[in-house]
Amino acid sequence: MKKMIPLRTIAFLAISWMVSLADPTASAQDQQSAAFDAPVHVIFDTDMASDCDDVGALAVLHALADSGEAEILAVVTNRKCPANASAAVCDVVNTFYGRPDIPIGSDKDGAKVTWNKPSSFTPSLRDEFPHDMPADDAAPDALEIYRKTLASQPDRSVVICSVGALSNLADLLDSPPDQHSPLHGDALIRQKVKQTVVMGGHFPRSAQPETNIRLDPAAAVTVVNRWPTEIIWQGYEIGAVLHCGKTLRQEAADNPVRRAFEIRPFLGGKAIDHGKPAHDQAAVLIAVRGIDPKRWKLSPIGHVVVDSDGHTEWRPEQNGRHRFVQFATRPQRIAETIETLMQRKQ
Ligand SMILES: [Ca+2]
Ligand SMILES: [Ca+2]
Repeated sequence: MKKMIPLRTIAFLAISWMVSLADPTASAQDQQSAAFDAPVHVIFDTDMASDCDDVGALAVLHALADSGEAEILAVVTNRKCPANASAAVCDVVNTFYGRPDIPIGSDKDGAKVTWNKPSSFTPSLRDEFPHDMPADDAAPDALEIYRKTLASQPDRSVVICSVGALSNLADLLDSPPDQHSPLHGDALIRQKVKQTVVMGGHFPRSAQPETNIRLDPAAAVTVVNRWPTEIIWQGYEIGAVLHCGKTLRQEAADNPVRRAFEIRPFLGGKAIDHGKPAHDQAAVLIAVRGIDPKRWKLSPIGHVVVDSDGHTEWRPEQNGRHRFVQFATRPQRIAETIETLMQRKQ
């Protein structure tokens, strides 16, 4: 996904080479968790179908759960995988990391823009690795998982990390009261959600529509205009210069994260050859570790505008609820952290 700016092979390899150089300023502390008091309670909303950065992001989330920084409340999928295997692949990764019972839900109508290109990796992971999820059509519904999970959590405690289309978030916003909560969706969000991190768009203004917005522009418009709490936006420009995944070739053959990167094509080869942009892994880092000022800085408060064809633009607004994230350090330092977190700790 995120094909809006084609990367030239030579430029990519040059950047990969730079990323591969050891950063003398990166301390051991940078590879470890930031100070934390209690695990961050996360709902991970993923289009686990097209790009393997979603697999890498779920791996990073599990690594942060292993270190006590995160608790994974639920995983929901937001794009209709032609192989019907998005939920199964989420369960494959959860099972591999020893958390086979994390609730998983799939969006039954999917993003509103039709997308029929087969997934390069979901059928293989579904068939080659242990899990117990049915096909997406038969999996629990994402909206029900969202509402049930939010209703069960303390007020203002849940962090949502969205790394795909905004379809589920728009559905949640408009959801009626149900057996899980007497609250309408927007009131439930206001009561339970502490922070929302969205990988999507391009800031301060997109030259072309970014995939996560373009997949469901109506949902994106709903979210930018009506989401009742703060959103941190991570645009395309961040992940585009974070290239991760090449060290997965050192992992065991039964590691599904390695397998996804081995299968997923990228720049005439496979993602594992030189790594690939780590959009979704970066969003997980921000969702769990927050805005570490040594690594990130935030724009002033403002409002993201989405036009009808999916362009995004951030505009300053005193009463806005949106900020977008920028680098406060060299991108390779963050890429190294992601690379380390994607490796399975034995
Ligand atoms: Ca399971
Ligand atoms: Ca994604």
